[in-house]
Amino acid sequence: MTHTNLYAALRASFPADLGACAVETDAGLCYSWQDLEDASAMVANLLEFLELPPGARIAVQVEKSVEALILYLATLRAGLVYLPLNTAYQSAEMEYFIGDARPAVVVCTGPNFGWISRMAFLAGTAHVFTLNEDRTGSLLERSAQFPRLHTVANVQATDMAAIIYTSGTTGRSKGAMLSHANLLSNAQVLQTYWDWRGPAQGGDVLIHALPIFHVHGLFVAIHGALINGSKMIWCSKFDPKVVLRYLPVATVFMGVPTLYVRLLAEPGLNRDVVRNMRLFISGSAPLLLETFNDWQQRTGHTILERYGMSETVMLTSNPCRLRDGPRRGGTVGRPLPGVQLRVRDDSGKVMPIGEIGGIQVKGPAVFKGYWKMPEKTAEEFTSDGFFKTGDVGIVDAQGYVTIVGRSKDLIISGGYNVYPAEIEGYINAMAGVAESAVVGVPDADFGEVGVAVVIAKPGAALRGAEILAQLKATLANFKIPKRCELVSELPRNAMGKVQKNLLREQYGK
Ligand code: MLC
Ligand code: AMP
Repeated sequence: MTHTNLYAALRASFPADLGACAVETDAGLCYSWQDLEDASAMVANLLEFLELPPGARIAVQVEKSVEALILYLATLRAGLVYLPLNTAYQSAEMEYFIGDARPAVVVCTGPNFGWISRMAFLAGTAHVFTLNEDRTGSLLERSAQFPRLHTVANVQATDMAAIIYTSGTTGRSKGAMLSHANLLSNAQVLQTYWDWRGPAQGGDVLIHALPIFHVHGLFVAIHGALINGSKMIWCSKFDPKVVLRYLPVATVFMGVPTLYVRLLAEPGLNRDVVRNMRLFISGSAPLLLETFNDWQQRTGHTILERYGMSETVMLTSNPCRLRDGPRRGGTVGRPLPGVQLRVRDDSGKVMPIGEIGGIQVKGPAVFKGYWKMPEKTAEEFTSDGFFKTGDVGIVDAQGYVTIVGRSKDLIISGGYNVYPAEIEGYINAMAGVAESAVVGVPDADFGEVGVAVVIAKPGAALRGAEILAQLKATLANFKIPKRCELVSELPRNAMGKVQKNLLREQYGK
């Protein structure tokens, strides 16, 4: 039977023994497959009781917990739209997302209820619930009154399942609209390509140590385990020591490169602790060849690097099975089955093998468009329907893709995207600032971090530390540049444009 509702497809893959442990937390709790089914039914019944219009958004800013996972599953099964938000976002950022997405329901933590509910009610949200990491809050209290039986909502494959906001290159964040079919097709392709082992083949066990408000932790990791009927070991946050503790009883790990760098810093990482592991996957940011090699030496395992985006879910992957080819460090592998990927220059000419160009893609997981931004959506697609990723790369004769840069002005720090234009906007609005430029420079831990270079207005006495402190009071912590330098001028080209490449060189040393 084919399922169009993503939850129904995941549910169909739950193992026959529903009493087995589906999620084991680092606090020692075990949730069975039946628990996931029952609890998501109760929350879905609550959401349906609210009689929300079709396509209603459920915006969620909560700490990582199994109950937050259950809320995601409940939203899918009720046929509503899940909108996850990074817990680091502060009030200005939240005001924008709530104002733009106009969610019918907002779920936040108890301590944030005051300001978030005020903001949400002003934006027209009808219901605000709380959900805390210790299994308390009004969402669970209310859903406890609803039955454990629920009929999964009928949806069209193209109906929206989630909106993922990606920061905008020039100010406004854009909400990528992903359908049930986008997410399900990607999960199915990865299940085969990464050779997931179902309960009948010994069973994979995934260590889930990523946040669940972005594509990597929410879709790639969770769908991967659930569609395979595989158990997850659920880490509330990434702690290398906790991961080390679980490695001997796990088979799959997914991380951004920073997680691998931090695990390598642990003396306890050796071949013995990874003896049971089958697969280490890295993505969301470039994995340094040095990390790839160090990992191979220390553990005997070759990291599988893959490449994706919020707008497209996963696009390329290094092979998992030997018969599909070797895993090559420094590359993101080949386009996944069903993905068409090409490299073009600015004039639209397709580049020959080995030449650099903008990466464009087409495939079943490529998104429907940006929420309420039809013009922006049209701009990002070519006339023959390819999505312009904004990444710059090369495809070699064996079809392996190497990402060599980005045409979008973007910093990826520890797997989080930071758009310099957003930070510069805030700095430029500060008293005494004439102009600023934010650039990314290499960093051993986060891969890349931001540096702000600022020109003061004549007579203004500015201090870098104060600028950073002001930013910290307004923006999510991962967006704050790690350094702020005051200068008298910025390098410019003949057109008067700031030469960020020169700043990167100067401050990256
Ligand atoms: C935290 N900080 C960061 C940061 N994370 N700064 C820059 N970049 C980051 N990613 C800040 C903290 O606020 C703190 O500031 C200081 O840096 C040190 O923090 P820390 O204690 O070392 O951070 P920690 O809490 O351990 O978090 C680091 C991390 C986390 C790597 C575990 O950032 C993380 O989980 N990253 C994963 C992101 C992710 O899942 N991306 C997937 C996107 S999906 P201060 O001032 O308080 O000291 C995608 C598509 C795809 O891209 O292809 O997958
Ligand atoms: P996001 O908008 O958070 O989904 O981030 C997507 C971006 O992350 C892509 O456009 C790439 O620039 C980057 N990215 C993802 N995976 C990789 C990878 N393996 N190597 C280099 N960059 C990556």
